[in-house]
Amino acid sequence: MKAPYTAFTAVVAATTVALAASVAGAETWDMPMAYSASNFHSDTGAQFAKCVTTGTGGDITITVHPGGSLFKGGDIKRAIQTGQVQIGERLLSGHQNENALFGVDSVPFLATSFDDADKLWAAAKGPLNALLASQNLTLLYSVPWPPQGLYFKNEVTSVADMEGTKFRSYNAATSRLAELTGMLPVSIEAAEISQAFATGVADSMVSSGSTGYDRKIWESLNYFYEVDAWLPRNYVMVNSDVWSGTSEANQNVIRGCAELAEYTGTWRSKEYTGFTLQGLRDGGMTVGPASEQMVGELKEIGVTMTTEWLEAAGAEGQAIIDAFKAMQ
Ligand code: PCA
Repeated sequence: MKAPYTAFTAVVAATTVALAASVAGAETWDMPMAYSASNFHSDTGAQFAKCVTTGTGGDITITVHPGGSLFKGGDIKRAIQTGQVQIGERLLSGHQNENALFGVDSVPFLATSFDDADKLWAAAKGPLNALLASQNLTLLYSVPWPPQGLYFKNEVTSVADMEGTKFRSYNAATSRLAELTGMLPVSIEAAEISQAFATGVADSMVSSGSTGYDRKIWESLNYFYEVDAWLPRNYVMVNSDVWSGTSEANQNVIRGCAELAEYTGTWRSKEYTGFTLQGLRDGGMTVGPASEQMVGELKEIGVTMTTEWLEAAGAEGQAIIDAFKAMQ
C-alpha cells in the first residue's frame, strides 16, 4: 500500500490555496452512509468529511448521515446518481444484479486476506471506475470490511447442519450462498440486524466480526466461524456533475483526503478484525475456525459461485481475475 505522504502533501498544498480563496461560494454536501456511527467505516467517513471541510477552507462542508438515517443502504447509490445528495458511501456488491462487476469483491474464496483484497482492488479499480463513470458517479475511495465468517445460533460442522436455517443476506452473492447451502435467505440491512435477530426473522448470517460486534450479535447468536470467505468493500462516490463543478484546487484537496481515508480505513479494518473477534468472545460467543469438512464443502460452493460470476461478468470479469492472478 502506498504511504499517505503524497496525499498529505497535496492536502497541505491545496489547503494553502483554498484558505486564500473566498468562502462566498461555500456549499454543503450531504453524505449518507448505511452503517452505524460507531463503525470504523462511518468514522473514517467522518474524518474524511472533516479533512475536506478544513482542506477547502470551508468552501465545501460535508455532513455525514450514518446508520441509514438519510437514505437506507439500498437507496444510497441512486440518491447520488440522481443528485438527491452530492456524495455517499455504499457496499457496491449490493448492486451485483445491476452489473456483475459490482460483485467482484464478493466472490467466495477468490481473495481471502487483506493483501489479496488489495490486489483484487488494484485489478478491478480501472473497470469499476469506468462503469461508475458511465452512471454519473466518480469514485473517491474504497475500504474493505474484515474477512467474512459465518454466524449461527447452534454449533455447525457441515453444510448439512445449515439446512433450513433462516439466513440474513446483504447482497446477491450472500443470497446465492444461502440457496446453495440449503438455507433460506432473507435480505436485511446491517442497521436492522439486531431487531431481525431478536425477533427471529433470521438466525444466521455471513458477515465480518465487526458487524456482529457493532450489532451486539451475542444477544441472539452463539457461534462465529472464521471462514475468511471474502472481504467486501464500501465505496465512497460523488455525483459526477457535482464533481465537475468543483474547482481543481478543491478536487485536489478531496482526492488527497480520499487517499488518506483509504489508507487509514484499511489500516483500521485490519486492527478491528482481532479486536472485534475478541469482543464477540467477551460477549459469550464461541469464535474459531470452521471444521475441515465445512471448509471443504464451502470451497466447492465457492467454485460454483466463481463460475457463475465469470459467466455473468464476461470478458471484463475474466480480465480482472487474470490481472489479479498475475499479481500472486
Ligand atoms: N458487514 C456488512 C457488509 C459486510 C460486513 O462485514 C453487513 O453485514 O451488512
